[in-house]
Amino acid sequence: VMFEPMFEANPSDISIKRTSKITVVGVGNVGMACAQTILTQDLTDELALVDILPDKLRGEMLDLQHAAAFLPRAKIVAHTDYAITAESDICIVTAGARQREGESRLTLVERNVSFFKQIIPQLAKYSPNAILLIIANPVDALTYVSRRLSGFPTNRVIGSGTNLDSSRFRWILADRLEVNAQNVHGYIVGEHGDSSVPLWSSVNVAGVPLLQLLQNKGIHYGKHTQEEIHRMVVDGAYEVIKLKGYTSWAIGYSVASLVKSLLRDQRRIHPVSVCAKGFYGIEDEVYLSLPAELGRSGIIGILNIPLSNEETQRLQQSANALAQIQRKLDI
Ligand code: 6V0
Repeated sequence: VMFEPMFEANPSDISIKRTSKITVVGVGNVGMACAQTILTQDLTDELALVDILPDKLRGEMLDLQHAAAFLPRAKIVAHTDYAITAESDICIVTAGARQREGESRLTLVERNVSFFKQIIPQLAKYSPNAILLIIANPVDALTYVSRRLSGFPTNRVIGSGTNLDSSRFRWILADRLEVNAQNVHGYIVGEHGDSSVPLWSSVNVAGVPLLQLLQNKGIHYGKHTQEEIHRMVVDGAYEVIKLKGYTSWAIGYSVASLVKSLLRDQRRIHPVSVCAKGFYGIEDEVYLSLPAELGRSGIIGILNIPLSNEETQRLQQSANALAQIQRKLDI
């Protein structure tokens, strides 16, 4: 022992504090961006990494461990065997094929469902009480798949959904208005992808309705401008993939933000992929993003934001598109 104990203590007398543990499956660009954001933000005591590539896995683990002197203390483990994930509080799944340039998220689905059949039952076996946080695309369909394969209750299966799209939306508006994006409140809901729905009717800047704020300034945001901004949000990922090959930093921060709300019971509202049955006239057990309150038990509730008729219609169309994909899945 390097240090002499200062007093006699029987370790069995000390009530052991439960520590937090997060698993990240898939140590590609996205998985490692999540891992490093979680570590720098001091969100967990233990981080377990899993992948099918043993060398890459060990290399990434060592590279993070070598930063120990500059980071909050955390135990970092990595293995191809899911036994190392045991008793995780949150399991983040980024494993799978990623979009190729110009490829839609939906064409990825078949490839990634087959990966999920190997991954999800293992996670559920070793961490039966964990919250599953799905990132791999198409994230809505894969969140549904994860719920089916895990048998977990709906409050503990969450997809990162439009949390990132909403950040892109808030950033574009904040940039134009020259204010902090954290003061711009607005949600993109529905599919994480082409049929997503921007909720213009409820966008506000620190409580002031955006469209009214602009009108007061003599600026008119007509339908055309609204559509153009939504298109920039939808095309945002494609543009980054075209330029650098993949997206990583924004999704990493988006996931860390979700993890913080969940593990630290922050009760913040995030647009994430949830079972939407029963909301806004959606009758299918379809997964898509709605603003959800997140805390230690997972999804605590869905915020019932009033939608305009057009927004409701578009959300229902997005739900129908996703339900059709879900029905075709072989699970
Ligand atoms: P990547 O860099 O190719 O990494 C994928 C990793 O998964 C690789 O290390 C693989 O070895 C590993 N892997 C593959 N199959 C398995 C398996 N069966 N078990 C364990 N590990 C496996 O891809 P990248 O990290 O760029 O993207 C990962 C996924 O995230 C893709 O599906 C993206 O489309 C998706 N994204 C989702 C976003 C969202 O907002 N939800 C945002 C960005 C990317």
